[in-house]
Amino acid sequence: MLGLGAAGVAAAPYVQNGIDSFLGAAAGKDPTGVTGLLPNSSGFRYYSVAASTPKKTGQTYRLTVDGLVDRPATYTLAQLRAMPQTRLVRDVQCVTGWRVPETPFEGVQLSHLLALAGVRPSARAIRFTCFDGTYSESLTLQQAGRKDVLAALRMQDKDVTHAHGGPVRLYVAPMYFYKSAKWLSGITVTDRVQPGYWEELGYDVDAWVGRSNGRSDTPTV
Ligand SMILES: Nc1nc2c(c(=O)[nH]1)N[C@H]1C(S)=C(S)[C@@H](COP(=O)(O)O)O[C@H]1N2
Ligand SMILES: [Mo]
Repeated sequence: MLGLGAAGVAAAPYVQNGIDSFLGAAAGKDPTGVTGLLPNSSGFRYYSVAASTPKKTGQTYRLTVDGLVDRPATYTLAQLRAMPQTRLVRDVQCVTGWRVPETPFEGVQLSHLLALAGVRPSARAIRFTCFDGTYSESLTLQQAGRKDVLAALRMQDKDVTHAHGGPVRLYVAPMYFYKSAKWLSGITVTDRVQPGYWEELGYDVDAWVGRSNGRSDTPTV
């Protein structure tokens, strides 16, 4: 049961110390640098602000959609897999500077889940919560309606691994990767933006990656 991935995660706190001293200024200037390096994960770093996160499977995973909606819902992984899937290939960009070019993500458009739920007229924003019990994120309703914002079930053409926030993570393609909340468990429609975990600590709520990074604010799907 403990495969290479689990060993990599277990080793992450030790690797983190190495990275912090290794990267020095880079790690220091960015608080999201609480990280470890996953061996053989093609440039990705493993990020979690929680000390540990329970593993969820196809049997135990649930995604809840609630708040200012007419039809609150709770979905299993099988139900999410049965919905229309969108595949996007974009560059992943972390604010700390590392990036992973042309990474495929695939999943259900957030706008599809919102349409099923029936968003009420008073709605303005979305709050995302995670089953690590700590992390949160936010989007305006307008941002959440973009076609390049997904509840992602697949990353790098594999099911999203536990280390990368599986079985389901948020994927906000046009924004810095901290918007892409791992271990997604809750989508709550709200009447105003409630800043997420890093945003409480000073990060931009609107985290668009600039055009210089090869992205445009215009959705391409
Ligand atoms: N639940 C949760 N989601 C999170 C984070 C986190 O610490 N916890 N870190 C964010 C940051 S800063 C980045 S860069 C990416 C890292 O994703 P990865 O671990 O799959 O590389 O996850 C984002 N989503
Ligand atoms: Mo990040």
